Amino acid sequence: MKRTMKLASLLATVSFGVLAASEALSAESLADVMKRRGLNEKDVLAAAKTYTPTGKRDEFVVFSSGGQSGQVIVYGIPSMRILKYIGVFTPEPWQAYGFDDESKRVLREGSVVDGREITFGDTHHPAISETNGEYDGQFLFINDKNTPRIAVIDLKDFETKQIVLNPILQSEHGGTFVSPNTDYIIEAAQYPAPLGGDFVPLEQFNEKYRGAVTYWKFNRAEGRIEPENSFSLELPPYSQDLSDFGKGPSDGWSFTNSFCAERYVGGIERGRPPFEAGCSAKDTDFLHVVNWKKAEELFKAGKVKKIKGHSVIDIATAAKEGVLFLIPEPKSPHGVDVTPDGKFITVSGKLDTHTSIFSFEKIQAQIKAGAFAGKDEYGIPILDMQKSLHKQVEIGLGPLHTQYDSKPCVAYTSVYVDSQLAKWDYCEGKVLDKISIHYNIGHLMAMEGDSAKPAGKYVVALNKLAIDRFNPVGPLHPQNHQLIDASNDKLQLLYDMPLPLGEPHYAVAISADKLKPHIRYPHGTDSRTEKKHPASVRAGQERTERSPGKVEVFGTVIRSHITPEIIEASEGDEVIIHLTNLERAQDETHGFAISKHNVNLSLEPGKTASVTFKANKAGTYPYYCTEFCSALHLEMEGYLLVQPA
Ligand code: CUK
Ligand code: CUA
Repeated sequence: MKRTMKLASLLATVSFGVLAASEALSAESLADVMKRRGLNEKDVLAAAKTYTPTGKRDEFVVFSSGGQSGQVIVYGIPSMRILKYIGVFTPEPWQAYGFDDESKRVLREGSVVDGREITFGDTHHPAISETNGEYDGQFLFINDKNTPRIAVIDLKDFETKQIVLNPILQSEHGGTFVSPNTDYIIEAAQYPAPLGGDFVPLEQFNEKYRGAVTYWKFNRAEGRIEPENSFSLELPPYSQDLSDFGKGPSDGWSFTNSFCAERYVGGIERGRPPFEAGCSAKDTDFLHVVNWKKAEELFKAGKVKKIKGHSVIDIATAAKEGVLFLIPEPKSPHGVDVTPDGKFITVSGKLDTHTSIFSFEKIQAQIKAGAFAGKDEYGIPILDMQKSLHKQVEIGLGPLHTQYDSKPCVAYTSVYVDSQLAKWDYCEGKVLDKISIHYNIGHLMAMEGDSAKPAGKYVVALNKLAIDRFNPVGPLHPQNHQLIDASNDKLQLLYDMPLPLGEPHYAVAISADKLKPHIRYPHGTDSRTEKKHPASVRAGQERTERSPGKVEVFGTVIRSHITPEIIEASEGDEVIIHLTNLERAQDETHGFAISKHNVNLSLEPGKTASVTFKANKAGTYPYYCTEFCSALHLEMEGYLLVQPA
């Protein structure tokens, strides 16, 4: 206590001399505050590094997976202030995502499976679009592990524009990661299943169950994935996991690891000879090395089979054409992360204490010479692990994921079991520093840390457990994103941020100045198609059209009126309401909600949105604006009058 006070008075008089003037005005000095709140010098330094005064903005913007929420969370660094949730695979009422007709179309497009409407998603890996391997801030992609889907979010308005369902996978994990110019988005399977998902008895696991990696073609001009120009590569049933694209010298190649080369399933090892310890019996699994540029040529040449209408290159073709290779990798690996220069691939085995750095050059030398250590049971050439390795570095217990710094050769790896984050040098192969985190780190995120040009400065530990870090809120705890200052030799822990939405597996951070979102839409925009909404109207053009069994409203909202203020229908009518927000002023969003009808619209300036529902019960139903938009906000209201039939 005495020491704290001494430091505090020192800070107040020396380091924070600039505060002297304001100190005279305020009742409390910095030393007083430090004493009252029990803060030491390190705490105050951390606060100064994260505190973002009112009106100031963050240097980086983070897009974090929202895990079981099926959403994306957006926050700033270094303030760690949450900026937005983006509805992706799950309805999100604030944005009226999944409530207005336009977003329902997007959500349903990839979410109706065998007649079931899926409203749950398990998001894992967001990816920002890249140009020449560098983040360009145009698009965000994210995967759903549970129902294999990829979503496209346009960063012009942070809205989900497209969801595509993978027609051949039953679960996935190794997506989304983008090729250096975002011409492809990768999505790799997780748990093996017959491609296309038909029933096949487990006895035929080795013969019929498969993994795959899908290369989704992205049309940047349209901002949409083109399923018809996308293809997959069939893989053995080794339980594929994460993936990454090569860049620079390794551009044209992709890497996907696997954690169960034992083919253990349902209490039985399907591999031969039988193993005894499930998915961790063997010391190595397989890293899949794919020449995707060559695979693309095979696809274009028609050397594919069709499964559920989707083009698949089978294992035999891939092996014969020199598209697919395997390298043993230690042991039950998780992350696979290509270095910024594209020369190395870092793999971490959860049950190995090392990170393994594979050399792309050494891999290529073996492939070019046709010098293989053997073939697997499916005829895929296996490269020699030792001959492919650049180095292995003793990192700690349970290394998972790796990201890179702006300083050459500097990498960060999450160490799950030890609850540490390691900073290390992948060129020399030595550990530089370690910092304890709280607790059990999964992914980690460096600024633009998986791109060809990382930005350095900060690292965030995405921790699986928070335990005692926050005020208790019941048995279900938030997760803990810990901000770490990485600008100096020694890592410094700065801030704990609770993430209360779901398990944020992975996140990506981009320099804020690369994002240039709209502040309003052109008048009458359907934000999901980004085109003029056919039902948009200007002031004075509002009208209601009636036909038997149907009422269609073409209305507007602007401070402080909803036009029309009365909507009349008869019981049983189909009611369609289109509303255009006529505002041009920044942040003048109006909402629209009708009593007891589950009707909810969010109308940002310029937007037109629609809702269709059945007026199935006669009654008197007020409607109103849900955003406190002006002093006359409560006056933005009207009535839906449904007459008995
Ligand atoms: S995963 Cu969860 S910590 Cu889905 Cu990338 Cu590694
Ligand atoms: Cu518009 Cu409140």
